[in-house]
Amino acid sequence: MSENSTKPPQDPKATYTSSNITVLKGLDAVRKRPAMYIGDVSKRGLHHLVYEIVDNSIDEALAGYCNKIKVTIEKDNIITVEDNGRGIPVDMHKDEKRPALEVVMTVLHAGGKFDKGTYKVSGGLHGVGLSVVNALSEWLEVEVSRDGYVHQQRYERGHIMTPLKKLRETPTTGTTISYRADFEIFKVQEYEWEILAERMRESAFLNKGVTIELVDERTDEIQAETFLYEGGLLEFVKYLNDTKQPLHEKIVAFEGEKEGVPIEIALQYNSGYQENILTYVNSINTIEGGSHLSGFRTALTRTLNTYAAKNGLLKKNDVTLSGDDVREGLTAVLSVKVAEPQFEGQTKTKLGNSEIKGVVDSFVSDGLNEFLEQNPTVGKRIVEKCTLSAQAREAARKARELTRRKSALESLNLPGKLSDCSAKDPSICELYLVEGDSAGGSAKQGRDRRYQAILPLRGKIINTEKARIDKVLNNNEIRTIITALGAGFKEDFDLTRLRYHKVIIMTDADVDGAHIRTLLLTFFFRYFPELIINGHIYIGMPPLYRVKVGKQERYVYDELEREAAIKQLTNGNSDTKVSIQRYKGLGEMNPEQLWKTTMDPETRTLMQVNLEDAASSDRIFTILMGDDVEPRRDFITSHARYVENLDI
Ligand code: 0RA
Repeated sequence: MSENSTKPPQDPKATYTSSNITVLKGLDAVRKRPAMYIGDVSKRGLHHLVYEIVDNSIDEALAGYCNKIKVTIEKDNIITVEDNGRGIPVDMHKDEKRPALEVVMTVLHAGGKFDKGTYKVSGGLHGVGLSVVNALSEWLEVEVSRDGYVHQQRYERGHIMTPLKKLRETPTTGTTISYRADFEIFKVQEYEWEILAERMRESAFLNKGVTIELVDERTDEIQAETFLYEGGLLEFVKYLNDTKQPLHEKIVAFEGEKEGVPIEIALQYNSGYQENILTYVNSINTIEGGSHLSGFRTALTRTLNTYAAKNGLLKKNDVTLSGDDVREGLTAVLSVKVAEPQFEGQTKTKLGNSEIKGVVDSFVSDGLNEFLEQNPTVGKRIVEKCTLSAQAREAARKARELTRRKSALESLNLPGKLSDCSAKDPSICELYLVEGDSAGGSAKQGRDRRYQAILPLRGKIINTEKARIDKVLNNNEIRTIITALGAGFKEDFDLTRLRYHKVIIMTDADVDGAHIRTLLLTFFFRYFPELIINGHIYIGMPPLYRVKVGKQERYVYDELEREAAIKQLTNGNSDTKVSIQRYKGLGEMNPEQLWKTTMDPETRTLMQVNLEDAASSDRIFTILMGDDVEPRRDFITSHARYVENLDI
């Protein structure tokens, strides 16, 4: 990286005007601090480059000029994105006095200047611009078919290598961008089919009628999948619910425009207890919600209550359905387009525009009312389900009041099993959730007690996927965790009271350990999404092997690393004596080893759990933890994809 910033590859013919120099400075800033632009330089950031280009093609589709996008993962980790839009303009840019294409590719945030008035993707990490992809690519080639010709230009690390060329005549239009990410910047080279496929599927759901093809040419057997959903969000909800049992066949779906805001919504109840509402603003998954979600929730609660009362569907007239009641077992997708979205929150995925709340509220009210009037059988089913939920909630509340003077969750006493740390500043405190008593003991001895707390988990953790909230709260291990966290629960939740800013799940590297980890992640995902969104949940990574040669030792995480370590430590000499220890569980490590490998911030590997892909997270948890055995068996991509590498 540094090599290039001091000695950029230059086109000998290029003349550098002062405006060129500012441009290069801009892109060099991206190369110096890539994380500022794409979040990180790990797997996530690498995949963001692909999204960035595809999102530009999607914008072209939104504008009504493109209906086909093809993404190819080629050998040597080259990505090609092709669309049949109008093509990026190639004529002279008035202010910059050079081709518009060149400006789009080399000036930060230049893309948006051209087409005002569309709902540009501009939140979170998206919409940073093609120039950012260009800056972070070892090379990038763009071909634009437009105005009768194929035009072409090549860049290396953001620098122009060839002037814009006319290649040949063509009657078509479109843009093709090929690039190879700069692996001096990215730590990870491999694109993951599943990650890209999930994202392309989501984009196709959100943009009905647009065909998105994904092709993987890296292996001899080429893999390809085409995503095209004429039904849009309706098909999205169907997909989300296909691992569950729908309560009604017909999906509630409507779309339109209210006060200039395009809104689309689809929903369907299932027989489960979880709510799964996905919301989007300009195709950005707003995982932190915001005003559009508030509007939707308010409308749903009010509309169902009014409908139920009006049609005499409530047993007693004084019963009201709460928000929780009407969202139990609800799968919904809401998509709005906002001209000037204000994104807030930790991950900039919370819609701030307050005017949107009322707009969505009244739109959803009208649409839902109409649907219920026209589909009374479905209406009745839904209200029945909500009423059952209300009754269960009420019964549970009464039972709690009777049996407990003060619920354990509110108690001021920390759980007895917790070995707390001495520091009180949550920002430096860590809570280790450790599988089993013996590992808990080692962790307790090995830890740095100033800032590391240990909570051994011995009992069974309830499967929160299959239980209603009252049952979940009756589970001892869950109660202990909630109390230790100190941030309350549900409506009493207060992030500022969280006692540890790192909550680290530490389980054995075996099947049981993976199961416990998934149970815990399911619990956090369903009941404490704020902790995940704010980056407080981590997975500790105990090594699988210790390789020792003489006095030198290495801890490694898989067989490949083991072999590499042996080679390195023996200098390839097969006569050297190597001792290999395989750890079946955390309990086999002594306190010092546990500290060195899994707990010492200097040497440990932690994975930070993120909620980037809420749609697939819900599916994954349903598949892993739900009733159906079949999909679980099919779910062989067992690597936790909702997990991202952090401080290696
Ligand atoms: C700026 C202006 C116009 C189109 C585009 C950019 C554009 C960008 C990308 C990126 C990938 N595919 C794309 N397709 C189009 C509008 C040009 C016009 O007014 O004709």
